[in-house]
Amino acid sequence: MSFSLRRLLQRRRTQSGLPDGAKKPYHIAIIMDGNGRWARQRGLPRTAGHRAGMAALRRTVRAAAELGIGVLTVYAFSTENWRRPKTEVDFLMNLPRQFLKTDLPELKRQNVRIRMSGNREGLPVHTLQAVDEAMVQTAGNTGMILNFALNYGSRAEIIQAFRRLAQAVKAGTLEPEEITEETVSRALYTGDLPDPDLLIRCSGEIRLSNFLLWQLAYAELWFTDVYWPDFNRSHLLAAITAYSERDRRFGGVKNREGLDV
Ligand code: V07
Repeated sequence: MSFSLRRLLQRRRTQSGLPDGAKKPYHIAIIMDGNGRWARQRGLPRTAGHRAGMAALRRTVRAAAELGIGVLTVYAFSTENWRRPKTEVDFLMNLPRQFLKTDLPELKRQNVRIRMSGNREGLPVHTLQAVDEAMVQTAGNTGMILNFALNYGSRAEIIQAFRRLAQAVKAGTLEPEEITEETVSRALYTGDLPDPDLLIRCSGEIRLSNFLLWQLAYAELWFTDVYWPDFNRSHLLAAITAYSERDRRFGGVKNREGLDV
């Protein structure tokens, strides 16, 4: 095969829009920021921004499932978000039910499995009912996991894990030496999910905002100025392409699997 033809084939983009053989992140986490600013720019109420944000989430889930992403974790509501006006909090707490009413049939067709990471305490019963119902109805699905970080805060999560592990030590079912990366990971809200490989944050803020502090230890971070309601497939592809072009060395010259990179 001629050199230029080989190069052409190597550069060929598949139908997905990703290069053939590109290293894909298995787990992508997203901070869906900028809904309020998107609305203000248009002279709309913040709730209109959240509604547009839900449409962006719908598109992103579709694209990620099509691309064969294993886990998509989205920051839907943080422990800090309770400080917002009550009317806005009430609106947000209705979104899980609304989203699932319109989208659960499609999610089921896409073989998506729904999970939640966060503190169940403090969430309204109707919100939990909607999420629980979706988790039950998709429990047998084997495709992408759509993990909602809901009433989530990383420090609260870590405190909860410390307490759980300390209780187990006190009860005599866990030796202090058995507290390892593995047991700590499992005690977090994210449980048995693998750590995210890629974090996407929208809206120009360059910080983690108490999101997945333990889990993001080795993740690639990708930031964009785009407001979340404007986020689309092309931005997702740009983030994944940037990820596939970066070397992940986990602090050494080899990656975590011990292979040369
Ligand atoms: C919320 C829409 C997306 C942009 C970010 C903020 C607003 C979907 C859900 C959801 C949560 C759990 C679930 C099913 C759907 C959601 C909140 C806010 C609180 F099982 N979007 N979305 N939850 N927004």
